Amino acid sequence: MRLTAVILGGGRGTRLYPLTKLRSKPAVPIGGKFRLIDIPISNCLHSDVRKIFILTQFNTESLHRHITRTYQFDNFSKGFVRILAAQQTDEIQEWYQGTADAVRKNLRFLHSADDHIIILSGDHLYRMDYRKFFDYHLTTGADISIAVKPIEEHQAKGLGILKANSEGEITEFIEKPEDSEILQNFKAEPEIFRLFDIHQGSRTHLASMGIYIFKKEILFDVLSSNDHEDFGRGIIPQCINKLKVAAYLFDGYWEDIGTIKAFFDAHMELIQPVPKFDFYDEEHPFYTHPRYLPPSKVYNCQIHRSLMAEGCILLGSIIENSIIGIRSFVEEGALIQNSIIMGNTRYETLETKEQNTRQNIPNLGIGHHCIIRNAIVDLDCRIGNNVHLINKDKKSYYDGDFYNIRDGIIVIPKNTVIPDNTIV
Ligand code: ADQ
Ligand code: ADP
Repeated sequence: MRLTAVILGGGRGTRLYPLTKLRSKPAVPIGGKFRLIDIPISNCLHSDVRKIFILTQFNTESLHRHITRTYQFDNFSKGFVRILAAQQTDEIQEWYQGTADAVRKNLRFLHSADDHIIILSGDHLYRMDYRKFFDYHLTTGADISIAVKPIEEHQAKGLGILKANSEGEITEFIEKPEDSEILQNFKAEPEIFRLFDIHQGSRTHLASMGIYIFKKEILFDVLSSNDHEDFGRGIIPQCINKLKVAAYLFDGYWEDIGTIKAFFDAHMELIQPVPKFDFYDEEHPFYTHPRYLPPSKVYNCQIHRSLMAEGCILLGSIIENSIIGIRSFVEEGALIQNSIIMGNTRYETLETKEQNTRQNIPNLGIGHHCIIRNAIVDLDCRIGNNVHLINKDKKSYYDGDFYNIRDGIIVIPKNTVIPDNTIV
């Protein structure tokens, strides 16, 4: 028995905006050198899932380039990673309305899928062996199995919450309950923790991770027989008590990083001395596009609690609690704290830099004597000299010409040019 994967690559992409301003969500850079889509695809490859569809609203150049350069299978493995973009299907003009709608509109491509289909989100950070989940799904004979995370009550906001009986069958499901009174009726039974040999601790509730395994024929039946647009809002609640829907408890690190705040916090977690999630597990590496970059070059810098990707050039700066992405270039006297600098997709030659000076354009990277705090600087930005990105007015939310603020975090979109002496 095998599994085919369908990765939900993003809806309207408003929550991660402006990182999704110029690219589709799966192509958003993460961890200094990866892209979001590398997480579920690497999990698939380690779990022997080799038929992978990515559903996205639009197949941006950077997504296409990343997938075709990174994931190549030989002729004998029958593996593939295929992007199905809404704008590319000529029969259906409108964009996908929701998660279930996105899968429904691509059912004709899924006829060749295996007998079971795993539906994954494109914006989660976690390491999971889907084989164990699949084995459980086969053993219980469930029609649908949902990966479930034990949580504390205060974490329930924004998640699908469910109840399961002592056999692990899901008996109730509510998508993103607003009312804390409702949550009181959704307290988890201790038996379910025993069933999975998991220590309950202070966790009182069970949350859907938005990861589902469907029997293929059930998925086709369910999607063809109604017009619910979302799995969490429509399809799953409707199937409970009609079909056999099983909970599979997962107790490892798992974060939904679909908002700027969650994306930022997950990066800050990566630089902890012993992070809850790291990229260092040699048994389970995360794959990404091999770029064959040179080692990073560091001159007279003070770098503390930070991750630095390859190919960077850092000159006389202080960098703390930060992620410095591939090909980053940081000039002398910069102070970077609690920030994500995504880096660059190319280097500039000395000649281009001279041209930049003549035209009064800052070079790619971070200029002299900049101060950057609590910020995300996307790829290929040109930050001039003496620029301060410090949120001086302590705004929580803002949309400006060349920057956005979300939950107090300044985000500089890809390719932005910030003139010398700008203070934000
Ligand atoms: P959410 O994450 O809020 O909740 P949703 O916004 O529907 O659910 O997105 C799920 C995934 O699908 C995301 O990766 C998103 O980018 C992608 N997606 C959304 N719309 C899409 C579209 N039209 N086309 C392609 N991809 C699309 C869900 C469940 C909850 C569960 C959480 C866990 O509904 O029950 O608790 O996931 O994070
Ligand atoms: P990945 O997509 O895997 O992250 P990079 O973004 O690091 O790859 O880019 C790899 C190479 O592609 C670089 O050498 C860069 O010059 C080139 N490149 C980047 N962006 C573009 C683009 N928009 N058009 C053409 N080439 C590009």
